[in-house]
Amino acid sequence: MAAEPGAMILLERHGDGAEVALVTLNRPRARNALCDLLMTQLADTLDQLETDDRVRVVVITGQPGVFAAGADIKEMLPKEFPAVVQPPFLQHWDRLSRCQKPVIAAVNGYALGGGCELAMMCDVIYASDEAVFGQPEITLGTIPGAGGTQRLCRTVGRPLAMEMCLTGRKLTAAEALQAGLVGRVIPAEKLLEEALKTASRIAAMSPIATVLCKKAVNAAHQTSLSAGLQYERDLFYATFATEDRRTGMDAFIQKQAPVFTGK
Ligand code: DAK
Repeated sequence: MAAEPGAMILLERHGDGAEVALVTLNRPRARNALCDLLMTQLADTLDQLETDDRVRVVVITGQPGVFAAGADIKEMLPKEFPAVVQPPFLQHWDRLSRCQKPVIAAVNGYALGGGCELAMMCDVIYASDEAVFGQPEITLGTIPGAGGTQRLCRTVGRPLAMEMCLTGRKLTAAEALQAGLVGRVIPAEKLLEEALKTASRIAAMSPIATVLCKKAVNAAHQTSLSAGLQYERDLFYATFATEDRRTGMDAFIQKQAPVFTGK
């Protein structure tokens, strides 16, 4: 694992062409609390991965038993209002949600507060059977600030999101699956393997179609149905300007596996 001493983000490459990047949150003694340095390193890592053409898919995971315990409460404690309404307070928190490449969260334990919000910024969430999800900010006298009221509501629905945010009640992995918060629950020892397998599968698709697909699905959370349907259709048409679209359809007819080139 490539790691600078004291690095809070570890980066590994997987796949024959290093097409899958595995990003590990690495602050185990503080339960991966998302302090400013960690979030800065995460943003820098994503900047680097985004411009690396070899990298097609990113997997983000945590430490055994903890994905992330949220923003760093010790860093936030002394802040007053004037310091939090302007940069640089929590300024890197939206970097992950702006990532163009598909991101899979492999949640292997607690995903609380900003940890749950970080997972929800990812495109696919796999949970280990030991994962726990929650928005406990209310127990700290505050409220979620990085999507916990908005993305959670749109994902699990208002009644459950409201209950979680008002009480801080945590969900088990099984409850999170039932609520639609996660895509799959996987035994802890198999979680990373399965996440990497899915990442490799996505990495074998047309890079252009993958980016367009992510944009179209994300639009469903941000626009009206009619605008979203129009946007989807326009992006579908756009795939006909690529060689990969012809390659994929041709390979189907020829009963061969497609080899996409990203053109
Ligand atoms: N911050 C700082 N330190 C933390 C921490 C956190 N979130 N979570 C754990 N730690 C530290 C503990 O203080 C302890 O440190 P020492 O006492 O050893 O110095 C060490 O990690 C081990 O913690 P525990 O002894 O508590 O470990 P356990 O295994 O017993 O429990 C736990 C693990 C994850 C269940 C527990 O630590 C826990 O409940 N942690 C706090 C969870 C939480 O309340 N999270 C919400 C934080 S507020 C925004 C962006 C983001 C946010 C808001 C706005 N904008 C962009 C505007 C996010 C806000 C939040 O996430």
